[in-house]
This record gives sequence, structure tokens and C-alpha cells, in this order.
Amino acid sequence: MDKVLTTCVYCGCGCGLFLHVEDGRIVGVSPSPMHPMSKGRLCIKGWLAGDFVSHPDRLKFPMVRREDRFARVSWDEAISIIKRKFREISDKSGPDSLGVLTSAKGTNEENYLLAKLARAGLKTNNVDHVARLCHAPTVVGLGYAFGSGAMTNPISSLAHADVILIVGSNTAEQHPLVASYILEAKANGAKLIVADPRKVQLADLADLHLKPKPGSDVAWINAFLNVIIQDGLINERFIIERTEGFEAVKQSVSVYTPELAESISGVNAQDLRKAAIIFGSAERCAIVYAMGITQHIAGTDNVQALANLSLATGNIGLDGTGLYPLRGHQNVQGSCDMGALPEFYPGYQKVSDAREKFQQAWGTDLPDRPGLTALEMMAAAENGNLKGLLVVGENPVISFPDTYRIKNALNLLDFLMVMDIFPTETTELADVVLPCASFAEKNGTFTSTERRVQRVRSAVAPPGEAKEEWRVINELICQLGIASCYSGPEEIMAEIASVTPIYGGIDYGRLDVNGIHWPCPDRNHDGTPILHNERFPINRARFRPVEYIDPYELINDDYPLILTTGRSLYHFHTGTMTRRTSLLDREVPVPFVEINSDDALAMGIRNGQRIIVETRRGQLFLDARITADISEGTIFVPFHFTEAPANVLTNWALDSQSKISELKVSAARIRRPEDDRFSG
Ligand SMILES: Nc1nc2c(c(=O)[nH]1)N[C@H]1C(S)=C(S)[C@@H](COP(=O)(O)OP(=O)(O)OC[C@H]3O[C@@H](n4cnc5c(=O)[nH]c(N)nc54)[C@H](O)[C@@H]3O)O[C@H]1N2
Ligand SMILES: Nc1nc2c(c(=O)[nH]1)N[C@H]1C(S)=C(S)[C@@H](COP(=O)(O)OP(=O)(O)OC[C@H]3O[C@@H](n4cnc5c(=O)[nH]c(N)nc54)[C@H](O)[C@@H]3O)O[C@H]1N2
Ligand code: SF4
Ligand SMILES: [Mo]
Repeated sequence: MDKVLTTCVYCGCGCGLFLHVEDGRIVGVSPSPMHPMSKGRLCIKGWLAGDFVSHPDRLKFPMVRREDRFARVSWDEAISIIKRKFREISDKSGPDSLGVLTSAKGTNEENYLLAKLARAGLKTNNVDHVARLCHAPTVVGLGYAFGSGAMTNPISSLAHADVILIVGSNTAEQHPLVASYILEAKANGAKLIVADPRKVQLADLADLHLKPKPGSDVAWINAFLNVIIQDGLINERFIIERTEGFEAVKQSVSVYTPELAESISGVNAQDLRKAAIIFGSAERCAIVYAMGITQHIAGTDNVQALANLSLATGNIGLDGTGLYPLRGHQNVQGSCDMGALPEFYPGYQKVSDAREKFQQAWGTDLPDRPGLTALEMMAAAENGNLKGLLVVGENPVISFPDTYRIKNALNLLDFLMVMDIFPTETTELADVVLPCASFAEKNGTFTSTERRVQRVRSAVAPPGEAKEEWRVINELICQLGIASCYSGPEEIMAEIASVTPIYGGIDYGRLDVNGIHWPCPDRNHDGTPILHNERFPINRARFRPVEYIDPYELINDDYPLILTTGRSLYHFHTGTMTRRTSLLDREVPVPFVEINSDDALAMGIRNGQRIIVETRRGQLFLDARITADISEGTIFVPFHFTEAPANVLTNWALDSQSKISELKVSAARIRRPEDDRFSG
């Protein structure tokens, strides 16, 4: 049996694991004891990460839609159809009628090539990926506040904090190995404050559990900072030496008393005061956050509110301090780093600043018009301005908000090409479907949430005629007339390093088992685990006042409940992989809605009863899960299930700064099917 060292395909923790291979098949997984972060541990998904690889449903051959059916074609035929369609659309409607959605499941090398395909090959900046629905507010918000939109410290740094504030992150289920370091801190005596409308696992262990109404975070975070300022617990030296704009923030938070915050957010004023004093009095405080904060029309403001808090208390740049936006997909950090974003080339070099440099490097003209974000592309498809779309390793039919609208937009396209490892709800709508190699069948790198660039190694051959994406994208770039001849991912990384200062010293030979934390400017540099310890990339960090705004959809008599959506430990997103992993699917086999026990009593709903959840956009049949662990008036639906896709319910309202949609707040109501029978 061979054991191949690689990186987990699921979440941003980036655990190291071995794939065990016998007779060309994966027969097991074991954790890597040498891995500097995961240290011989994996969560249940990691242990089972090899399972889906040999599932019989894997896509094996290129397919083209002929009338209502898919026909198998050769790779050559598929590529020539794609090239012809791209040409036709571009000639007729201009390059900006094309777009590319890249994959946070893909490697850095694949994302780099896809962004190059869009810009150099198709001549459009319409390139984006699911970070738009995830940490776009972090890229924009921390980009403004600190000059870098990434997690400031390594995961292990959390173990050295005195206080950890966890906001809108179900860490134990969604980033289990990050949670292990939080538990280590707790065992060392650290205080834990959790802000979440649900009593998530870590809230059970927390010293204080604040329960904000979904969409109300700016109000209580401002009040939290106000208490710290009023009690003289700010770090004046840090503020004076390393930041700008504090006075305006001080002024703006002064009206947010804990009582005002309670009236807006429902967070108990006494608890809020206590929590703020614990935080303000401690030496080293860390702030962990995820989708509970970002997926709002105020997503960027939420991020800035937390940045204001860490700056005012000087909790940046040292071990045990820092701001930890937990990146979700195993390589969503890398996809952003590689410039799979309309406004940035690799390494967050602005399209508006670095065009000349990339024209030189890529030997061709590049578009200067700004590109569209993921949902802007969908809107452009709706109104006929986007006609051709390439989707790689994303399943927007299930993962994007307002499913019916997304399906309609995709159906209006002249040409949809999808590259995936499984048939999905999105491949169903495609004109061409290309089969790809999975993480276990290719070489490359992933960058974890702690900016650790790590190796991905091929253990088995892809099924049928499935191919590693880099070969396909390389071929397409060549066909579009751009000189692009790579011998493999290692050579692609050499090019990435040559044009991307933060990856300047990344080289496969140096990654070995530990990987390297970017920024790593050159080959003599060991990488940077902690950011901003002496200066910020923008020299002084920026405070910015933020004011509470209402969520886009408010509850009323017709829709009296706040619906929030998210995840479970056992499934990953749209379930393409975990629902094909029998041990995981067995744990959570059916779609459900969490309802507060008092609410359920008032509505006459029993645990396990099948009920109807409805918003202005659609309705779903779901099993009621009655629990005291969710706040009254709030319901929670995970989005893993094709038979009851949560995004049928969600809305498309965007944060004007980051263009994320408000996946965490919709106004909803519940009906019992039996009531319908009587009311006719
Ligand atoms: N098992 C598993 N792990 C995953 C994933 C997966 O699908 N499955 N996905 C990965 C990805 S891409 C991501 S982005 C991460 C996501 O990781 P998380 O962000 O931790 O997961 P979510 O369930 O989306 O939401 C987190 C919490 O936000 C809370 N919340 C909802 N609304 C609000 C609000 O307005 N304010 C506050 N303060 N809290 C709120 C919810 O109650 C929920 O507990 O997980 C990654 N890890
Ligand atoms: N309601 C609601 N909706 C949400 C969220 C929410 O909290 N609530 N969260 C949002 C967030 S944070 C995220 S990140 C998105 C996630 O949304 P998506 O990224 O669209 O969801 P996934 O199911 O992870 O899709 C990944 C796809 O890649 C395929 N794949 C896996 N490996 C490979 C590979 O090596 N190559 C290729 N080509 N394909 C591969 C999988 O089969 C799958 O189809 O969902 C967003 N949508
Ligand atoms: S914590 Fe994340 S990276 Fe680690 S094994 Fe689990 S899913 Fe994989
Ligand atoms: Mo995400």
C-alpha cells in the first residue's frame, strides 16, 4: 500500500492527511502526525475525504447537449465547440458578454490559469468565484482597514489568547481544527465570548453567550466598543502610533449604549457590558468570525466594526491577538490570492494599477474595463448582457441566493459550460460538461485560512477520460492565441511566484510538509505567520465609523420569522461530495429546519413533523427540529439538500461595498400542511 501526503479537500483549516492507495484505488485516509497545525488530527470529513473519489457517479467523459440529451464527445470535439462558441459570442456581443466563475475547490494553479483565461484569452475582467458569497466583505473590509484582507495570525496563535470573541462562526462544526485551538485556550484559562443567535457547541462552553438577532451585529459591536472607550480600556499608544481615524469612531459609537443595542439586537445589555469589560481588560484578545457576520447587506460594515474593536484595543500583530476571518472552502483563500476576482490580478494587485505589468508578463493586451462580480454576472444574464459563462467547480443552482432567479438567468445564456467532478444541478443546465480530476488525482497547491500554502499530491488516476483542469484551461488559452505552454503545475507556480509578490518565494521544493505562510517575498524568506507586527501594508491602519442599518427584509405580520441559513458538520455545501459519502449522509439524511421550542409550542408543531417554510420567493417542505438552542423568532435551514434547496427561500439583496448577498436574513413564515387541508 502507498501512502500519499496531501491536504484535505473540505474546509479552510487545511489539515494534512495521507491517502492510502492499493491497486490504483483509495482504500483509506489517515492524519499526518507531522502536520504543524492539525498534528495528527482530522475531523470526520477529513477521515472520509477519500470516499467520494471512486464513486460511480463521477463524470468520466466530455458531454455536449444535443436537443434534450447529453451526448458523449471526444475532448477535441468539446474544445473546438467551446472555442467556436466563445468566438461567436465575443465577435457578436463583445468580450464582456462572457464570464468565468472559478472554483474554490480548485488549486491555486488552476485558479491562476482560469483568471488568465478570462483576462488574457477572453479579454474580460468578468471573473469571480464563491468568495463573493463568503468573505468578499473581508477582502474589502480588512483590505481597507489593514491593507490586507486575510487572517492576521496562524490558527495556533488562538491557543495563546486570554479572551476569544467568536462572532457568527459555528467553529466546532465548520472549522473543527480551529475549534481545537480555542478549546486549548479555554483549558489554559482563556475566557470565551460567543455571539450567535444559536447556541452553537462552543456557546455551551462560553463564559458569555450573546444572542443577537440576525442582521443586528453593528449595533451591539458598536456598543461593545463604546463601553470599552467609556471605561478607559482602549490602547491609546497603539491608536496614536499605528492607526488613523479613531476620533470619528469614538464619536459615532458614543450613541450606542448597551440599552440602545439591546433594543435593536436583543443582546442583553448587562451581558454586553460584562463581555466588553472582560475583553477590554485582557492582555491578549482574539476575534474569530465567519458567515454570521459577512453574509449581510451590512457585511463589510460588520467586518469594519470588528476591525475597529481590535484596533482600539491594540489586539493586532502579536501572538494570541488578531482578527481571524475563517475562510471556508479549503482553497478560497488561494482563489482570491490568484486574482479570481474582477478587480484584482494575483496578489491583490489592482486591475487599475497593474495592467501594464500583466500585459508584459502575459504578452497580450488586457481589458481595462471593470469586471462583474458573481451575482452581477447573473443579473447581466437575466437582462441579456452576459451570453456565455464558464463555471468551474461551483454549483450556483444550489449555492447562490434565490434559486428560481438563478436558474432562469442560467437558462437565458446562449452558452453555459461547466467543469465538475460530479453531475450537479448546474451541469444539468449546461451546453457542454467537462469531467475533471478531483483533489486526489492532481498536483498543485491549496492555501488554507491561515495563509499556509501547501502541496496537493496526486494519489490515483482520474476516472475515464477526466482530466486535470490545468491541461484543459491551458489548451483553451492556447486555442485563443495566447502563448501558454506549461509542463505542469510546478511551472505554473513558478510563473505565479514571478508576478505575485506575496507568493514570490513559493516553490514546490520549499513547501514539503509544513507549507509556507504568505507573504513570502523571495526564496530566502521563511514566510509570515503573523501579519502587521510592526507596520501595516498601508502604514497606518484605518478606523472607519459604521452605523447600524436594518437588514433588507424585515419581519411583519405576514412573514413573522427571521430565517437564517448555514451548515451542518456532516455535509459540505451543495452535498455533491458528502451526500455521496455514506457514513456522512447517514448522520444527516434529510433536510430540516430548526425552530425554537416556545415558538413551536405556540404554532402547534411537533418535533420531526413535516412543515412548510415560506418566504416571498418560494416554499420548502422540511422536517421540524425543535430546540431551545435557537433564539425565539429565528429559524435556521442548512443549504445542503437538493430535495429542499434553502436558496429557494433566500434573497438577492447585495452589500453595496462587497456585493455579497444577504444569505443570513430573510423574512419567513411556517405553515403546517394539515392547516392547508382545512383552510382549502
Ligand atoms: N461541515 C462543513 N464545514 C464547512 C462548510 C460546510 O459546508 N460544511 N463550509 C465551509 C465554508 S465555505 C464556510 S464559508 C464556512 C462557514 O462557517 P460558518 O460561518 O461557521 O457557518 P454557517 O453555518 O454559515 O454560519 C455560522 C453561524 O452564524 C450564525 N448567524 C446567523 N446569522 C447571524 C447574525 O446575523 N449574526 C451573528 N453573529 N451570527 C449569525 C448562525 O447561527 C451560525 O451558527 O464553513 C466551512 N466549513
Ligand atoms: N443559503 C446559503 N447559501 C450559501 C451559503 C450560506 O451560508 N447560506 N454560503 C455560501 C458560501 S460561504 C459558499 S463558499 C458557497 C459554496 O458554494 P459552491 O462552491 O457552489 O458549493 P460546493 O457544493 O462546494 O460546490 C463545489 C463544486 O465543485 C465540485 N468539485 C469538487 N472538487 C472539484 C475539483 O477538483 N474540480 C472541479 N472542477 N470541481 C470540483 C463539486 O462537485 C461541487 O459541484 O455557498 C454559498 N451559499
Ligand atoms: S477540519 Fe477541515 S481541513 Fe481538517 S479534516 Fe476537517 S474538513 Fe478537513
Ligand atoms: Mo464559504
